[in-house]
Amino acid sequence: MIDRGSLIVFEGCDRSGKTTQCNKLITQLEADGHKAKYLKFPDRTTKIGQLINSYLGQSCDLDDHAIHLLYSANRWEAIHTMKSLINQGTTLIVDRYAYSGVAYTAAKEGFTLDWCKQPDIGLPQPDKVFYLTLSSEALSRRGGFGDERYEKKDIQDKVAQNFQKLKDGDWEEIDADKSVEDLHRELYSRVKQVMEDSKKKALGKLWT
Ligand code: NYM
Ligand code: MG
Repeated sequence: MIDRGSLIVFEGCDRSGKTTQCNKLITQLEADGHKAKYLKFPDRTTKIGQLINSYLGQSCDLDDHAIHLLYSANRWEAIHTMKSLINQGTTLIVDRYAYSGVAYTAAKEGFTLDWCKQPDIGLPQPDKVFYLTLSSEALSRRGGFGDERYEKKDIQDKVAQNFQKLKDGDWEEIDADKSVEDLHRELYSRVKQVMEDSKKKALGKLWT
């Protein structure tokens, strides 16, 4: 039997450097002969993802519950691909996952963390969540947010508080306020360790 790949998730507020780091990890893993694939949620390429994209770009409005469920559906529609890649030995480096789903919706008025978690219960459980953090000062040094929905300081502060509430034993908080290269080196060695530790373990189910 071949060793399975790992499911490694990156979480953090907008502009924390997740996408840059995920892509650098993929390049390095492949260069070192590992099978690795980058996935990102929301996956804006599917039909559901296109709807999410219009919502984020403010070209359509949706009820807050409805958009929450669409984000979740956008993950469920990927799980067959995800599981089969992992079982064939490919490590998935995932840019946002269900934790973003919960943290962003629960930042809105009238939503509990518990309600927000329900639709994602049972998704594949990450072997590790790297949570990239930046102080508000470090964030503002990175320049302004774009004009997508949620890219405002008060929302990002609430999202960061929610991430703290979602942290469990599989999370590692990483201070992202360092150079791209230094952060990459740190993450690469952590990722290699996770791959080593998880290859003989069964993949779990999220929040069960
Ligand atoms: N987002 C992302 C959610 O609100 N719920 C989710 O389930 C996910 C995966 O989408 N501001 C939000 C967080 C981001 C926005 O993501 C787009 P990105 O990584 O900026 O493309
Ligand atoms: Mg963004």
